[in-house]
Amino acid sequence: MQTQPEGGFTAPNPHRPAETAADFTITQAWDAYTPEEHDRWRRLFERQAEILKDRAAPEFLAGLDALAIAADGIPDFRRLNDELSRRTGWQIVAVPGLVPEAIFFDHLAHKRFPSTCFIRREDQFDYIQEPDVFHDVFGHVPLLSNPVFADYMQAYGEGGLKALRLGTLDQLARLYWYTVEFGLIQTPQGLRIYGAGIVSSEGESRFSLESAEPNRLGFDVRRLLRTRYRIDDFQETYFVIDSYRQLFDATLPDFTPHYEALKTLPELEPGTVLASDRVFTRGTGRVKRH
Ligand code: HBI
Ligand code: FE
Repeated sequence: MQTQPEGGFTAPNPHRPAETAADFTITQAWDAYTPEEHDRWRRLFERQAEILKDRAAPEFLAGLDALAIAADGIPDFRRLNDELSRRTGWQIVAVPGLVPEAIFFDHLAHKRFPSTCFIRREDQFDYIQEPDVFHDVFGHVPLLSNPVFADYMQAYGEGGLKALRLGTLDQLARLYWYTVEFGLIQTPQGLRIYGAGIVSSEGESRFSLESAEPNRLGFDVRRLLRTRYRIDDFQETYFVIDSYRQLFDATLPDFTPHYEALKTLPELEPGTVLASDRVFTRGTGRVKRH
């Protein structure tokens, strides 16, 4: 029986079957995509490729190229996996939507990226709250071809399993949010985007780099673990890394000392700037709603 998820579709969707395996994986059913769905991918791709050519991190753009993620249509995961496994040993596994945290982290810890395979509806073209195949594949998969970033994702998955045991997931999830989803990186050409939540959004691709409203602050892992985030609007603060190596090095050690320290430190609101922050830009603080 087909349940009716928040997405609101009524017809059975072969890319969101009700039945899944214990690890929530499904098959992509690539042959079942309609011409309209491939065309929607193509239009999303072309719009973002144009915006991102001088805004995205060079490693992201290189990953799109290397994996031949293109305007042709929704990629076949079997083909992507051949390329990806040769480069970094990662695999994409298809899932129907958000999966439980323990499942999600276990996949990452084993170099499997859980990707949705349904594509947003036409009336969700500009914005969809839950991940779809455009967000997951266009947004997340290119950097999984980068060996250092790929190792960071694996280390994050292992950290996630540990945080579940320690009861510190609320804090660790902030690291994913402010790096994997909404991260900026410093390059010789200026700030560039690497976060999947930004690169898959037209509005936030411009806003994150060009708006005077948000703060752009240097990455500091303990600071970041304290910082709440908003899921309903563009970010009030973006954190800027110097390199993927910096991310990996910060994530490899055991976080127990961070979690201990956090017990006596107050949480920070998304827009807070501390005297100790490395400030790239201080925002005007008026964040517009999309
Ligand atoms: N499931 N498919 C999917 N994609 C995610 O990004 C995801 C998830 N389950 C849990 C989860 N993310 C979060 O717990 C992490 O972002 C921390
Ligand atoms: Fe995501």
